[in-house]
Amino acid sequence: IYKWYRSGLNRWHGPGSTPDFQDIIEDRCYNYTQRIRPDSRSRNCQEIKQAFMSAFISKDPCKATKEDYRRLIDLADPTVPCNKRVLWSKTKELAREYAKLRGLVTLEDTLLGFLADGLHWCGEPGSPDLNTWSCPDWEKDCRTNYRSVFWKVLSERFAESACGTVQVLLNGSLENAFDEMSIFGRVEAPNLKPMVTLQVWLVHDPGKPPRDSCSGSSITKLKSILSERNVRFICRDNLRTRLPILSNIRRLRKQPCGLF
Ligand code: AVW
Repeated sequence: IYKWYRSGLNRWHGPGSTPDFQDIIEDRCYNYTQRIRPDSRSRNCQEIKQAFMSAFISKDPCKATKEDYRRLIDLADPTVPCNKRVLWSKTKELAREYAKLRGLVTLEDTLLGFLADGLHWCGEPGSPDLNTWSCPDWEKDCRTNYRSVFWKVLSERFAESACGTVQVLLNGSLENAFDEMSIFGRVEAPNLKPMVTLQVWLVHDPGKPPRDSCSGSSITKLKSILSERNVRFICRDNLRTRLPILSNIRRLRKQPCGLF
């Protein structure tokens, strides 16, 4: 029976739920609402945790819908400014550092983005527990898994409610810095409001030669998606625009009480 049980839970190709998922969500929620963003002190972390769990517990891990997360999103709607948003694709850590330095925000600075950052979660029909053995992988199992749908819903809301200048850090060390299949490509870029300005920063891994540029075909494709939507577009890819960011980060890291 144990073998059968285990093979059932082990059938997906993605990592299993993060151990202590519930406790992590609860700890992060108190940390965010009490310390990081005290203006969100009135949020009810117990209720938020319950809403998160009941979105996916006991459900088929491949049948996630937007609706499943509605209650959670209603309880924890983001309050970050609409004109200070930074998006990213394959540049998460750098984008977070860049945003922090400039007083801007990424999705992980919103309550729900902060709660789920880097975690995995899925349930199992008929079981009150999380599956810690395996969870569905976007490519190998199903796209409508609970983690992917969560980031999709959050990203869509984050992009469609953005205003003014939105920045995005794309990875110019890849062949296609703009990936149409990424969340930025599928969900965020096509949901920016008309009259928003998208400022693209093409960043390169130190030591690796740049492979894509503002005039390359992937960025040209992005430009055409945006112009159809009346979104203004600026792209910077020369190294001089990037180096000050990285050297600032290095400098600040060396300070004992620096920003990091
Ligand atoms: P990617 P995307 N923690 O690097 O353009 C863990 O190709 O697809 O970038 N996993 C996450 C997180 C997170 N904080 N955020 C997204 N994911 C998942 C949200 C998600 O399934 C931000 F606003 C995503 O496809 C960025 O502008 C994959 O990990 C944009 O979406 C990262 O793939 C980055 O998504």
